[in-house]
Amino acid sequence: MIAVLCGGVGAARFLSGLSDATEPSGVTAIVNTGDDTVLHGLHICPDLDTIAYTLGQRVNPDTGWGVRGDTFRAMEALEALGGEAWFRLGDVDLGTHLYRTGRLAQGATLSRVTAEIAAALGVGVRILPMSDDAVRTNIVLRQGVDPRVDPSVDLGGGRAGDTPVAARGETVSFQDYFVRLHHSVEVSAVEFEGAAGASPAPGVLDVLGSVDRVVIAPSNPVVSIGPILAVPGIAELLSARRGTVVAISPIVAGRALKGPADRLLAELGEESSVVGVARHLREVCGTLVVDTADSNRADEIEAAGLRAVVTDTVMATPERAKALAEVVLAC
Ligand code: FO1
Repeated sequence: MIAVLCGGVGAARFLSGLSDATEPSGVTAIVNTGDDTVLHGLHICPDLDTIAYTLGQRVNPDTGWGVRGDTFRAMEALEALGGEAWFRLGDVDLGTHLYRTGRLAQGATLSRVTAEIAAALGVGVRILPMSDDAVRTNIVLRQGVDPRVDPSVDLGGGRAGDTPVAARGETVSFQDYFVRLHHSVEVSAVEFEGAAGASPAPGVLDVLGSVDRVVIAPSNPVVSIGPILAVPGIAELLSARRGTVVAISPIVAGRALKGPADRLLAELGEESSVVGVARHLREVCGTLVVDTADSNRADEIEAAGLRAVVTDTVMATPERAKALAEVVLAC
């Protein structure tokens, strides 16, 4: 039995490989919900959906998120009315958000609704949100975003093209940072609102305490794994068994394969490298799997207190993802 702490696209690819390498029913994915947002009154869980769509063979292969072949007619209609359409929700994807929002309004928990969606998509891996409570990742910007410089940016405090609306050091939601601002702004801090008062979702601590091994997927250690570790009880449990926790570095040769992990690490004072990842995760994991491009950093990883395992970590094909999973299973 194996548990995997997960963010979005990289984790989904790894879980696909793991499902090919081992029996999916023995795998539990514990998924970040800090990216969740409410837009148009709909409860959207990007990482849970990315994982469910990927394992259900429905994901859009070009983006790694959303549904393959989806259309955007609802977004086009919204845009024509002058509505907010910067976060692109496909027509089929909207069905998932409508279902989740309706079930939550009826009183179902997020973990219950997640299980229902996964079952409907034929997913064999057990998918658990990290918590049923709302935890929101907020990003503190180092300086303001001036909509006169980028007129597409309106953080809600004024008209685009008007005076700057994001004062120096303003805090924005994760999706504002990631999608609306294209994560091309400097960050001074990351906060997990609600985490201190949140409880792990039912089953999370039982699974993490009983599985043979825990894997930290190749996800952004700050904004994808960070929120999971911020839920009380999870980091403590992993620290107590860190010798059986294996992380896969999402940084290869100093660069994130996708997203802003490299810049975020540097902006928050860590080295943007496998050594920075090792230092960031050393309290909760005992082994770090790194790419062959980083084999020259193995000694420094060991000096940080982790065992280094070197292999090909770039999951360019399903076969490479399976091979990576096999290495992790053998760790
Ligand atoms: N990412 C984008 O870059 N642009 C989008 O418009 C966008 C829409 C979207 C809709 C549903 C969904 O589940 C994910 C979506 N994502 C989009 C991806 C998402 O912002 C990120 O992948 C994660 O939050 C980071 O893991």
